[in-house]
Amino acid sequence: MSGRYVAFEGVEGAGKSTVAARIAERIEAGGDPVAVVREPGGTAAGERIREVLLDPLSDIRPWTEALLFAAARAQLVRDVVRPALGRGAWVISDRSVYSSLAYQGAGRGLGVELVRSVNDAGLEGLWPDLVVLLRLDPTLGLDRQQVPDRIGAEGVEFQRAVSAAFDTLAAEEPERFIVVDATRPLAEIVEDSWASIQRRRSMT
Ligand code: T5A
Repeated sequence: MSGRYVAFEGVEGAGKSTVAARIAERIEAGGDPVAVVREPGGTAAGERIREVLLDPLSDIRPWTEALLFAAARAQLVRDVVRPALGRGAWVISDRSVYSSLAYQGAGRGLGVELVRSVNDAGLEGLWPDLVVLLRLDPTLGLDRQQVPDRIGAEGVEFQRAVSAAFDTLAAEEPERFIVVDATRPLAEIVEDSWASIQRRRSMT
């Protein structure tokens, strides 16, 4: 493990994009190269898949959804994540395979273990080294959303199931997860996340 593949996770509006960008700035300021990616997306094919997945007009079934997320991810890992890590860069990822476990595995009820194994094929074993879970009550996150996408528009019960699944995953993999209280001011969250990432890396 390089300790340089770091994903930011959480419910809608938890602050993942904002915090991930701030952490990437810190890494760059320290002189290290960094690739910032988002899921779904980050490649030409992945961005086209993202449009299908998030368009409120897309009428797709749960397994279609799960496989499209996995397909976009396989492309991203092969074309961007693995090469970046190979040249010594950090990879800061706005969401990751853990979103699929929480949203499709638990939220859609497909089963966390089945979704895990489907994704593992495309990841070729390359899972994030660290996952920063920005923890926030889903109703607060939904209030922050400007225009909900197809999945963000699912009801609050769906979002609660997703949130509970993230908590379970974090409890099951304490060596990989860093849980951060995301109800606080942004500066505190960034400070806490960065300090925790550094602490974890120094332990490996
Ligand atoms: N999905 C994704 C799956 O179902 N399975 C998968 O495998 C994957 C990868 C992706 C959608 O697809 C689903 C999950 C999603 O529904 P997305 O673009 O990642 O779409 O969607 P969201 O998570 O909904 O992204 P958001 O942009 O809504 O949330 P973020 O990134 O968590 O939040 P951010 O940083 O954009 O902040 C939202 C707002 O809150 C403010 C920000 O300024 C912004 O206005 N904010 C704060 N305000 C106060 N205090 C703070 N601490 C704040 N932090 C941020």
